[in-house]
Amino acid sequence: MTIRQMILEQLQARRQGYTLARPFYTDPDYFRVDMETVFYRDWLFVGHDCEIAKPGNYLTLQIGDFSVILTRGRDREIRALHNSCRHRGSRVCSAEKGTTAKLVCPYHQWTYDLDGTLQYVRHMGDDFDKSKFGLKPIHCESIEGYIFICLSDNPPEIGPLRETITPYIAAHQIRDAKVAYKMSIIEKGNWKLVWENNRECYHCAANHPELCKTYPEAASVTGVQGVMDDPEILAHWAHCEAAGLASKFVIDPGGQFRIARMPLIAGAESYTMSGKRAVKKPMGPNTKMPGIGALVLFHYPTNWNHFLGDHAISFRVTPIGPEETEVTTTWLVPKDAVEGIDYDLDELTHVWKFTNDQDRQIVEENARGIRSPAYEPGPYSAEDEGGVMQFVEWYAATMESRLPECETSLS
Ligand code: 3BY
Ligand code: FES
Ligand code: FE
Repeated sequence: MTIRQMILEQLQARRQGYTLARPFYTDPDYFRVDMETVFYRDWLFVGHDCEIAKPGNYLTLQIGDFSVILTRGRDREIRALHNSCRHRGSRVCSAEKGTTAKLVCPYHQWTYDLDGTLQYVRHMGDDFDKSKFGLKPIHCESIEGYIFICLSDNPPEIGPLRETITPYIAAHQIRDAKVAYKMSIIEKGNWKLVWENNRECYHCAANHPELCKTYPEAASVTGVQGVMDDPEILAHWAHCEAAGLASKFVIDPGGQFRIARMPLIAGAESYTMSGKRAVKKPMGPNTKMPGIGALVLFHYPTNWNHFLGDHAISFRVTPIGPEETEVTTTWLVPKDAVEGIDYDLDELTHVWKFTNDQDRQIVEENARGIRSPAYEPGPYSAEDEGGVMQFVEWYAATMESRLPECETSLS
């Protein structure tokens, strides 16, 4: 039996409402199939427009075997290119980010424009056709300051995501924001454990003293069930919609993304130790309103986000190996906010630096326990872990629908 068949059989035979079997969290072959079936085929959040705000700015990143360059061209367009030279394949850019007029391969100096066009080569003969050797493009879309790429030649439709989230995010003016702080941590656990942990707040009270000062523990705030029946949430939507802010809970029919405005704990305005706003300037003219709470968005498989009145935080999930995942957190503030005057960086970042590290420890302990031969799938709490079950259902359905026709290298 091939790995692909084995995974399909295991998904079909799995017990609903229970965690997955061990190899889904530990096995290198399963990991490879996850990468080929999910990460090499879906739209992935990779960064923000404002990280490459000026022509010539670039970022690089690694997604599984793919090395990617994001550039801002002289025409101000954002593009994604494969970071693999069309001469002998060297990586063209090795820096994580920078500013350049051209992309020059360090090996033999083949020189590309920021749009990937090959502009200059030495000693390749008069009949060499440069137009055939540009850096390969990657599908790339920006939605309200969020850059998504898709490594597949046939990307799924991005229209539903764009149309759904644009009216919500627009008020936060992420395109006009700036990065106040960005950090990556490595969590020694499978990417699905990172997501499972994110999709519930069953663990919050015992693990996140800083976050719990402002973020409600209620399952309806983090999960996908009971949202419409929570009077506090309904009142919050009425309050926000009256101010012209799109607020109501929307979930993609396929379960890949969800967006809604959620109340914070009464009186809290931001994820700070005091609950007060960390940034004096609002994200947009319409985010000044007291009690705006948090606009929360997740999009599988790569990101979750909180948009507050004074700042926004994005989280990016990048699988590194079967038991290793990078989580990148970016704090965005209004472009004209000045550090030390309009905000204090420690105050802004304190709560999530602690929360992320607590989640890292949780994920790592979860991974260690699952590695034990004594591990067997365990039951989720229907009351508190509806969001986790929804993630697992999305994962299983995605794998089950794609695996039969997906040619993985392990087929
Ligand atoms: O960042 C989040 O959305 C989740 C929700 C609960 C735990 N974690 C804070
Ligand atoms: Fe890039 Fe030779 S491999 S110039
Ligand atoms: Fe947590």
